[in-house]
Amino acid sequence: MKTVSPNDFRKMSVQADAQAMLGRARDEGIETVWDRLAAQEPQCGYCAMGVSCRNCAMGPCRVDPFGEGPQKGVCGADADVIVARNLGRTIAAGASSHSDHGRDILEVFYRTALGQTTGYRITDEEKLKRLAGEFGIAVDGRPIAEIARELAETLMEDFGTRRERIGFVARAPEKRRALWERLGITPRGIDRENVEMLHRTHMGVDNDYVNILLHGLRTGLSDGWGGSMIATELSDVLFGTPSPRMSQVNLGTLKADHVNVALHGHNPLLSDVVVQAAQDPELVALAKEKGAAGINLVGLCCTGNELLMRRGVPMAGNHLMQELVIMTGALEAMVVDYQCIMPSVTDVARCFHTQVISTSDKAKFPGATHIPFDPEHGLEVGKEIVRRAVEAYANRNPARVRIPVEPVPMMAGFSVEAIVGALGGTPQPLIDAIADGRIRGAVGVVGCNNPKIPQDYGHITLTRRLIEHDVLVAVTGCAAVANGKAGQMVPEAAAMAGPGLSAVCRALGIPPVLHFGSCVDNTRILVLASALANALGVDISQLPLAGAAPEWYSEKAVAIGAYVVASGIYTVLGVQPPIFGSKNVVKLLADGLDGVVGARFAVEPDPEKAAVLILRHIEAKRKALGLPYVEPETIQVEGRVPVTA
Ligand code: SF4
Ligand code: MSK
Repeated sequence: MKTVSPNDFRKMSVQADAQAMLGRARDEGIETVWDRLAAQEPQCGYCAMGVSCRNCAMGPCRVDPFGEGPQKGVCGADADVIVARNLGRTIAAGASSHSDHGRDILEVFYRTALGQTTGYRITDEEKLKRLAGEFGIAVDGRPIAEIARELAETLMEDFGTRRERIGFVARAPEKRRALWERLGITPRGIDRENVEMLHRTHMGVDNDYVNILLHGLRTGLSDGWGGSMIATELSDVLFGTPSPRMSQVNLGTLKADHVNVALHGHNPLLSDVVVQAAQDPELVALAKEKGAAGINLVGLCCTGNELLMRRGVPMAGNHLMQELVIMTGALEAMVVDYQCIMPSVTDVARCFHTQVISTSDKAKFPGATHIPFDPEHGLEVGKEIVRRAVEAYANRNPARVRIPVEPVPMMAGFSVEAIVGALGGTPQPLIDAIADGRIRGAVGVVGCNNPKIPQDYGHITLTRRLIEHDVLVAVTGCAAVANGKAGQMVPEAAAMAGPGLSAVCRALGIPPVLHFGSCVDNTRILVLASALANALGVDISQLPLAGAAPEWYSEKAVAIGAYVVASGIYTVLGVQPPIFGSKNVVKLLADGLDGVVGARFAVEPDPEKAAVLILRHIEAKRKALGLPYVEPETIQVEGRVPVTA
């Protein structure tokens, strides 16, 4: 076996729990994502630069980015077209994933309105009425179920092909909507834009890279202001709009004397009923009969975020922890829905007593037990899953249990409604703090882990530098979990922030890093940005805002990047996207887009340098708005506390 030293573990993750489990993987010869990345190296340079194509059977083709080999594929496509087509398809895959998640929520919402589900109800009636009002649906004197049914039918139309624009586009500031109209990128139907992208990128359709990329923005917008936004809003209506609550994070959330169940994936539909089922007195009694003290649920990835922000369910970890959590030997079941679930989890589970239980007919895993989700019998399915986990407790080997750390507290649950509520019912205090410079601006730090970057290093470092410089940070997805583990998401973390942000946080009793939720909940950032822009009578692109995805890996992250930039927010990526085989595409995305949508992408793998880019951008926006500013070019970042990797 290859010798791996503890120093290597520090290059894999900055977190103590991950490092401990990597030690166990080494000692016991269990393969992880890091091993498989090493086995793939060197990865294909053509693919990394985006200049390989297998869109038809005349290929596969590749274009030599250094000008020595072929410059065109068999059909005549050059590097610009091939890179743009590949990027367009990536955006479509990501947007489709989020939007299909949104559709699943919508269908259960509809069936709940019809009284055809068990374990679901309309939890936030006020939000339902507000949403109905946005779509012109009458609410006065009508039964809740009838309002919900009509809203569901209206939103279903947003997935189709007959609309001029999807409904939530109306939330964007007027200037932004007018710009999208001028550019011809107003999203019409969610399915439509994705299907059209697949059509355009078929051989011999759209052969203009600019035209393809513009449709890429439109496809992204159909996700951000469509599928994802529907997922977020209807999840709030069904399961409750999040409000701030304390919980815990890291592998220390597992309990050695409990039946431990990890809920992994993205969609809260099934996991929410599992939470109900785990409280069932009969199942709790069964767990005690088996010798456990109780049933302990923990989250992983974005299903975990959904449960954390609404139910306070502790979070075991983010993307790169999914194999390592099984290696604690303390996990009876990993319940998975879909997205970001490595096929390898069943291999690792075979080394322990852990049962992997798949629940979506769209996402089956050889080696897992499949218990299909069925909203009509939601609670029964949830109980069956918990029962299996409890039964598995008897198979645990106590000698192999190793929970390496104590849990860290974190605060979650900052919906836009909760933030505005905390501010006294209006965003004005936040606007005032930004205007007078106590808060310089706000940044969304979002996205995944990627084994090409020491786990969580990018998220923690960038976030830390931003708050140190009085920038409020909103986090979602795996970035949120990373910051939670680092202790940056408790009210006491105000001490880590600069003086202005720190004072605001202390006054409100909130952390300087706010948990906005799961990946689909990036839409909450769009809603808040729109509210700020509307209050100031400006466009989103004029605000001192930015986005960052320091450790992204997923196609969904590319779709998010597309809609965030198309919405006018400058975005810095920490992992290089496969576009560098086309100078023209790079120039357009990293520069030209500014003149088109008022925002652009940057790529900066070093989070310290990414912080400088973002702080300069924020000060430039402040200057343009006539707010007190620091001359952008003078900004250097002196980190107060080193973040090791
Ligand atoms: Fe090659 Fe063109 Fe076919 Fe792509 S579409 S595989 S570049 S012939
Ligand atoms: S789970 S998409 S690894 S954030 Fe949303 Fe994490 Fe990225 Fe999946």
